[in-house]
Amino acid sequence: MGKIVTFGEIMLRLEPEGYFRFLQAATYGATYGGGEANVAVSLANFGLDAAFVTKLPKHEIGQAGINKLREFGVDVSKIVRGGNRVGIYFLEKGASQRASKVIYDRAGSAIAAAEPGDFDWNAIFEGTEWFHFTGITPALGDTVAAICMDACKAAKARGITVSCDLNYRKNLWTREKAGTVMAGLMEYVDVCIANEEDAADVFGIHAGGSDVTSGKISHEGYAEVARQLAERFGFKQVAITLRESLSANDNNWAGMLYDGKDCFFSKKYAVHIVDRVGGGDSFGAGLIYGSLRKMAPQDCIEFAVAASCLKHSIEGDFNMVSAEEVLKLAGGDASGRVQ
Ligand code: KDG
Repeated sequence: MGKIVTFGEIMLRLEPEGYFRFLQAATYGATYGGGEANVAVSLANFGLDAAFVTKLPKHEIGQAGINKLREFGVDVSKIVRGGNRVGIYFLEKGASQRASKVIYDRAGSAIAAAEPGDFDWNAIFEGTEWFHFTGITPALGDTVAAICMDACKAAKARGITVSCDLNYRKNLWTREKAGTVMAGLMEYVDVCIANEEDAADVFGIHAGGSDVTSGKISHEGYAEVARQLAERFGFKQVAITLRESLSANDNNWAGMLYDGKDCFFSKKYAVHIVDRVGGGDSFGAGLIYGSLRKMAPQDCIEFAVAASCLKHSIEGDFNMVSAEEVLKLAGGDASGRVQ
């Protein structure tokens, strides 16, 4: 099996201990996170050859991020060194009726200030079977968006499967800008990963078929979102997370995979949320794993959803679970097939 390359920003994640608010905190825990870095760690934990590509400063904080990824088995050999700073995100954890809060301090980070000439995509994609990025990366600036485009074109030219998680971040760009930039990139994407909010925010595609009384989106509503995305951009597959929010700490969690013909819905889990950050990334990683292991669509979506459920039980961005643990939850065995 070939390598998976993900491209984006890894950030220092700083959070007050437990449930302290920013205004109270005396100490902050430091870990690392970032959409595409999270996917790479997840895939490495599943035993796959996953490389993360970014630009990080030559100082020790940049090196510490690289060391962390290496510790979890991610190939860091294609990370470019240079630039001045590592992006930071501050996270205040929510509970009960109080939502979590994120404050970014990432402007001018090494990757946000990177130049197209920093990355030799033909060399990076040597031996690569799958390329993954998210909507967070092109949102970092016009130059990073252009680098993403270079990567997509190089991947396509080499016959590499390209996946993108729409991951709309309202603090980074407007819906209008996201819609324009992402539409250009979607031409190169084979597998689109989204939730219904992303589809609406980025492309104005809304779920019809909602139950007006409960406000819940029906299976048909989700299927419609996937079909519209696939029709508009020619995706081979669309994977959607189906989240039914019960409270800030509890969700019903499921997913759907559309393969251009049929929709496959996973079973639904009641999830008590310890840490929701990276939940979508672990879903994406599960989907990539299932696809590369050539699981049938139903098995693939079951794996992706089970992986994401497990992530919600773990502190930090990274999904520290093995493929065997995911298969056990999904009701399968370690041979790679979910029964
Ligand atoms: O998907 C997880 C990300 O949201 C988190 O790691 C922080 O990268 C991040 C971002 O830009 O929101």
